[in-house]
Amino acid sequence: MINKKQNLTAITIIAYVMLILQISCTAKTPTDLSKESIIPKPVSITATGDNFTLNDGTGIFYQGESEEVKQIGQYLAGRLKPATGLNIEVKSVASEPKAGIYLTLSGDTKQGDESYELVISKNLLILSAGSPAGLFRGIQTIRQILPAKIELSAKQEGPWEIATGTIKDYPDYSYRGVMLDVSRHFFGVSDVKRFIDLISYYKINVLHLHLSDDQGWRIEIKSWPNLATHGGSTQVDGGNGGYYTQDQYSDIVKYAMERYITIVPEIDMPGHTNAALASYAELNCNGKATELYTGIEVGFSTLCTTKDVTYKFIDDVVRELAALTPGPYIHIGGDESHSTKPEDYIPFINKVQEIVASHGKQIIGWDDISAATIKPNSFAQHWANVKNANAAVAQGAKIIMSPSIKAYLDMQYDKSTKVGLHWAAYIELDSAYNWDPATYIPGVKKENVLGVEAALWTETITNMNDIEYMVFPRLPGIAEIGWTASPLRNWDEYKGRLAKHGNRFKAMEIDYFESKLVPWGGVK
Ligand code: TNX
Repeated sequence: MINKKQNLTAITIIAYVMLILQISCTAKTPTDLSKESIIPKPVSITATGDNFTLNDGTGIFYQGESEEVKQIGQYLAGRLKPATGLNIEVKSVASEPKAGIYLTLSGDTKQGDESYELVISKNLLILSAGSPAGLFRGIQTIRQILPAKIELSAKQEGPWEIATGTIKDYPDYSYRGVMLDVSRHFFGVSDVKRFIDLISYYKINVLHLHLSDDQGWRIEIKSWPNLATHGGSTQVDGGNGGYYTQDQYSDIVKYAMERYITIVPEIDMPGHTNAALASYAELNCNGKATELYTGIEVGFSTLCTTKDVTYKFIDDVVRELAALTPGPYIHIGGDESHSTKPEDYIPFINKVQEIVASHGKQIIGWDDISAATIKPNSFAQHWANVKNANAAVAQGAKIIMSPSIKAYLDMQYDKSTKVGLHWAAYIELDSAYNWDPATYIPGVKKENVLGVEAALWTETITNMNDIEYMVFPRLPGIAEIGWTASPLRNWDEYKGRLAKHGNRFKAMEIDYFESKLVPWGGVK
């Protein structure tokens, strides 16, 4: 029997517990910066247990008069506006303000241009770097330590709290790229811009555009206009295709540059060239234009490596492309030239390397190019053949790591994946994450590696939703491999951080693959 007194005690206890619960739900939760799920994982985080709050009194201040830093401040204000509804002012100041967000170039670049430091106290959030690129990377961290709903496009209720403490951060590799194949299926400027926005959130700094292949030529070349108008007129499965005008390409380059992303344009040659061979008869050894091609088998096409006009063509294309491309690299493909005789392939690559150099650029080629005499300032992109990578290193060239069994984002996750291929492997998230560019190929050491690049080939990928599904969430893992030094990387810990990005993906309307390996549920 429970008497009245016991009943009262029980009620008091319940009321008390409810009150505590209520307080803990509404009052400021003591936050711990070191528990935030930042991807890629920063070099170091120290928490001080308090909160900085973004509200209608918050300003973004930048030190000095730099137009570039001002634009970075405006970019941040633009990212914060939709969900908070705040019109945050961006103002120049001579020295550190008492409160608000403060961007300053007072940091150093000892750890590279992209290093940054965040010092967050109750009233002031200081982001310092030695160069604007570092400020931009630091802003991605700020976005990730705000609540996930900051990424929603409609106004939300606050509070907009950030845990206090210090983050010091810089990348392990200077090249962290993604390749998008716009040849097999064409993707317009707005899709590419969304892609750039999504990859920049994970501190990717290179977008490699695969601009030509058997199935389509995607960039206007004024001296050879049929390349785009005819060679770009279709795509895999015979759809309409398309191409970027030079103005559109420049617009993409600028958009990427504003996000500190370098565009690497690729013109694949001497194989993978049917779109060009169909556009200009003289590029064929028999002088006859080929038919446009909409299948997915490759290895049948080759430029005529023994004709002078071929090198005039390449010189014109590279000249126009180099003039539109501020980045240091032109990618010349060079893969799977199964219809080019080895005795023709090697002098061809050597000549093209000189042409590219004459226009002030360095070459990147798929690792097949190591059969030629490559310069030490050329780069071989490893995709399949370990011997090729070693041969490139033996010539003093560095490697960009894109092993197809780890970093090919067109590979299916598992047998149930509806799009994609699986010729290299099925790549689940743990496999995409668990490898180290510095030890991946015996004989290729860390100092031989420029960085990493994930590649999305698009034979089976026809729209933005499919792109997002194949890229997310494998890309954040590859981005972490490029940014975060290997002793700090651990799949079991990473998958917990990734789980918390599920809400961010949703807020950004990213169509991602909900891998069963990740504990998405049970996460706020
Ligand atoms: C191999 S990787 C290719 C591409 C295909 C891809 C499909 C490489 C250098 N060549 O042409 O699109 O496989 O996964």
